[in-house]
Order: sequence, then C-alpha cells, then structure tokens
Amino acid sequence: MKRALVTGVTGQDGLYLCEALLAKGYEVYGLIRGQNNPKRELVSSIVPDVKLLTGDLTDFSSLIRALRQSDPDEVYNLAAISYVAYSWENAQLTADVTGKGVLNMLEAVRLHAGDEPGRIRFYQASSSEMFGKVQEVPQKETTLLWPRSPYGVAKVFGHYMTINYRESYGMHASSGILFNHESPRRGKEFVTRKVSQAVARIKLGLQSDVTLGNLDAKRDWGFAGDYVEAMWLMLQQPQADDYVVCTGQTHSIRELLDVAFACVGIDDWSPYVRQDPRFMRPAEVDMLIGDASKARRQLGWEPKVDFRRLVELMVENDLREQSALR
Ligand code: F7E
Repeated sequence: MKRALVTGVTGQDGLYLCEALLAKGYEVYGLIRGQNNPKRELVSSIVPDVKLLTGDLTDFSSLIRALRQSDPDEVYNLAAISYVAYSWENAQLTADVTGKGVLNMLEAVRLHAGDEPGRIRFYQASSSEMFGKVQEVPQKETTLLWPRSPYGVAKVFGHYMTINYRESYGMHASSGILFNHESPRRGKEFVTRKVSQAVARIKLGLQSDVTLGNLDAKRDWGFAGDYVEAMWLMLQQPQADDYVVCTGQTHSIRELLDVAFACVGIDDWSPYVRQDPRFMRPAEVDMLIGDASKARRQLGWEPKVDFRRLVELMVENDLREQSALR
C-alpha cells in the first residue's frame, strides 16, 4: 500500500486529492495547522480515513515530524495562503508560507529521504498567477513569468525552488502550474463561489445584490476534481517535470455572471450586480489562458468538466445549501 502526505488538506484540492488517493488504495496522511482548527471536522466528515497530523509549513521541525510519522512515498504540497487579494495586506506572511514554506517542505523531504533522494516523490502546487502580466498567449511551461501580486511572487519562489531541488539533489520533484480551478468546495472569497452563492441567495430571496470588483478580468477556469488527477499523474511518471494544467478556454467575470444567473432563469443580471473599488486589486492579472498540450501528451490528462457545467454544479450546490439554511 502506497503512503501519501498531503499538506493543505482542508482546502478544496486537498479534499478532492484525498478522495482520489483513498480510492486508489493509498494510506493518506493530511497535515493540518493550528490549535483546534475549525476545518478539522469538515475534513473528518468528507474523508474520515485520512490520518491527520499537526504541522505548519513555517515550522520546519513539525514537517520533519510529520514525515517521520507518515514515511510517505509521495508528498503533495498544496498548503498556501492562496487568496491573491489578501496577499497585498499580508505580503511578508504570504512570502513565509506560500514561498519559504515550499523550501521548508523540500528540505524536510530531502533530509527524510536520506541517501535515496528520489525515493519520495514531491508535488508542488504552482499557479498560473505566476504568469501575471502575460508575456505570451496562451501560457505554457516555458512562458516567461511576470507575477503581479505578493502571492504570485511567492509562488514563483516555490516553483523555482522545486526545480532547483530536482536539479541539485536529483529529487523527483514536479511542479504543476494549475490555472484557476473551482468547485462547490471552493472558498467563498473567490469570485466563482462568491457569485454562485450570491445567485442562489438572490433566487431564494435571501439577498438583493452582490458587490464585485473588476468584471473584465478573464480566467481559464476548470474543475478542481479534474485537476487533482493531473497532480497524481505527474508523480507516476518516471521523470519529474513541470506541467501546465488548464482547459485552454478563457471567460470574463461578465461571462461568469451570464452563465450563473442564467442557471436560475435571470437573463439580465445588471440590477443585481454592484461594483466597488474595495474589490479592485493594486495590480490585476487581466487575462489567463493556458496551453495544456504537454500534460495531454505526456500524462494523457484531459479536463472533463467544461465552464458551463462547472458553474451549474456550483449554483446547484449553493441552491441546495442555502435552501437548507432557510
Ligand atoms: O479572482 C476578479 C479578480 O480571487 C479572479 C486562486 O486560487 O487562482 C485564484 O486566484 C478574478 C480576479 O482568483 C471580485 O480581480 C472581480 O481578476 O477568484 P479570484 P485569482 O485571483 O485568479 C489562482 C490560479 C491561484 O493560484 C490562487 O490561489 O476575479 N474579481 N470581483 C473578484 N475576485 C474576488 N475574489 N472577489 C470579487 O469580488
């Protein structure tokens, strides 16, 4: 039985990945942070077979301890401060967790693996946010990185550290450059879930409108459940490498609003949407669209859920969830 250690187990990707690994017969360990973490119960209710270990990416000794307790064949490093807007307000903390946390994990894995550096396969959750002010359309593995937020800069550090550990120590360390991926488990601070929840509440008469920021930004949005499969496939390859994971389709926030409101029979969303500079960012990533042909070719990976279905899944879920709360 293979063993995996997953950091960031309380997030949507952590939950989908744990489900996928358990279904493949893995013994799965999840790293969980903080005293009395309020998300512990959520994790235990969705994936009760995951063994939870306490640790923090900023606490090196806790990572060594988690590796000793789990002795994993594969490590998936999904933990991060992941909300881009927040990263301007807490830039140093973001650098410590999202950037230096990757180095801590790589170093802990290297030390734990001892004189067999390739024995533990390592996945780093890199991000399309690293492309920032895009230097090429569509973006691929070789596109020049130009991050536009403290979050993006921290992810670039983690990405290059992963490559550096692969090249310096012969570690099996892969970096997945994942474009935006969403699901009914997405945090409510991200735009897709903020919209799907607001649409459900407006339909049910629980809310009159929703306030957003920039409606013209474009993202390549996929389904998180599809993307965790790509993570696993990367660690099954004989050689570690870097891969872009995306749908190759881009949509604006306006198009997101079109599809989400149409799910509840509203064609004109303008009376329900307000804009506020509060939700604008100091620097914006205007447009992301990826090219996943390397992942398709080398991993045999394809996304299964398209944008329309993804938005429907989220609105349907929020209608159920909000109705139950009434
Ligand atoms: O923003 C615009 C906002 O916060 C998407 C993270 O998973 O994907 C995610 O980062 C766009 C931006 O995601 C609101 O300005 C407008 O242009 O959903 P988001 P993100 O910043 O793209 C990447 C790949 C990651 O790695 C990150 O961890 O939507 N937008 N109005 C808004 N965004 C939010 N959150 N709230 C608004 O009211």
